[in-house]
Amino acid sequence: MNDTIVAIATAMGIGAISIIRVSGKQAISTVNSVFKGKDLTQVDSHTVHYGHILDQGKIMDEVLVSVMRAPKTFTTEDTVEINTHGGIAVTQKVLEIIIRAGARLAEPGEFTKRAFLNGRIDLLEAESVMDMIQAKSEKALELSMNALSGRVSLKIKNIRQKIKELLAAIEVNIDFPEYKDNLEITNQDIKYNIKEIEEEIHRLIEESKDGTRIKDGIQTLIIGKPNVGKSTLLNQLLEEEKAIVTNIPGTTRDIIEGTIQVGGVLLNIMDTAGIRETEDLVEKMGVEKSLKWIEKSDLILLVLDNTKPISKEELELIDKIKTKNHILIMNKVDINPALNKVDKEEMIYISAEKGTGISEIKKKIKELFSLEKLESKDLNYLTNARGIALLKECLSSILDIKEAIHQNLPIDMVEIDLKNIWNKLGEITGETYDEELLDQLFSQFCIGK
Ligand SMILES: Nc1nc2c(ncn2[C@@H]2O[C@H](COP(=O)(O)OP(=O)(O)OP(=O)(O)O)[C@@H](O)[C@H]2O)c(=O)[nH]1
Ligand SMILES: [Mg+2]
Repeated sequence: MNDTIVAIATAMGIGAISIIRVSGKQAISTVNSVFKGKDLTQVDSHTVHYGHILDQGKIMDEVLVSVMRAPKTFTTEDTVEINTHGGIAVTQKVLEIIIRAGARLAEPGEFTKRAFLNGRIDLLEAESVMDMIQAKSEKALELSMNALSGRVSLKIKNIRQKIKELLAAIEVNIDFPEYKDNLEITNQDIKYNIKEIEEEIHRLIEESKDGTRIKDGIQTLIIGKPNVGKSTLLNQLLEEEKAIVTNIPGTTRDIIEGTIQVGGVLLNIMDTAGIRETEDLVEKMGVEKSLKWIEKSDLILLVLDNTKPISKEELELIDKIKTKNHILIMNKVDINPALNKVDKEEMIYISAEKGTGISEIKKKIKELFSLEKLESKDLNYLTNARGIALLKECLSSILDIKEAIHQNLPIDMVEIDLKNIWNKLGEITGETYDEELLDQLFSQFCIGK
């Protein structure tokens, strides 16, 4: 951790500028040794300087250099950011020059890893940096920003504090039985406290479901018989002509995807091959794929055709999706005035071609996933799969504790389980961690982050 690292922090490609980030004890002197302009080792912290990067004495690029001294930087180390002209060759060249001047190429996520190891952010916050980069919707961004500001970590830390107090009380009982009269903690006390802790962990897990949905989006599947207007509906939702629409049944063979935001949440929409018995090999494979995706989706939009009576296959499909979040859509109502007045009150009547009824579909989606409720909520949810798995492990330890209390086992047994929970919660925020976990976590980051 004592060496100075460097990486290109912007995406590789053609752009107006690129940023090269250098962090470590020698960051300023390293850059200074190839910089023509002010003496960077003498300038104030958090200032920007114009000059040139030199390649063996020759001017290589015209740059702006930001100098930020420890500890008020992302890594808490001396940091220099060089704004070079964009473009792959220039950026690579400047990177090479800095490496030649003594810095080492950073590993993926190494800047964030240093921020964590130097105590600037905890592990949950570090992981939310990546969520933020990957956020594809407004709400997902809000979620990651809240996690990055430490609000989710605080919830975990509060539970941990409660456990610590409980552990302290138990320890006094074990170590100083002579004070037992004043300080004795009864099974009832423990039971009460454990119940509270359990409820809080439970709430975090429950909320995380909303959180995960926001983060990953709602996987939405459009299904129905051929020619009912599925692709027309997809295009209408996406507001672009993404899928081919024809009056020939069996037009869509493979899955076509697109995304939109509803209530600030991402919807991954998939249009599928119309479901029917067919001898055409390609179409058959498409139909199988459509059916397989039903299981994996969060929401099914089943499209029916108003110009034809509902068929037996369609009734089977309605039955197949009834346990999933679904919306029944009767399309082409512009042609025949509601031929199919089906006894399904939840049916939404639309004309995909004319674009009527689309807003009702969106309204229904908001209802189904309580998206309106999310608008007014503070999104302080844990969305991190690693953290959620650890919370679930805590819940199972709580079951053990409850059982121990129930059986009146010695208090030491409870203590072991409580310590276990305390450690697991600590792993979520990174108060305890092992090297292997860190390596694995940060290796998923991009270089320069
Ligand atoms: N009148 C009317 N025609 C529609 C409507 N929606 C779709 N169509 C027509 O129905 C035909 C089939 O539309 P598609 O969107 O290709 O149907 P699909 O369900 O994707 O069909 P497959 O890909 O074969 O499964 C096309 O000729 C569309 O123009 C509608 O709301 N009203
Ligand atoms: Mg289609």
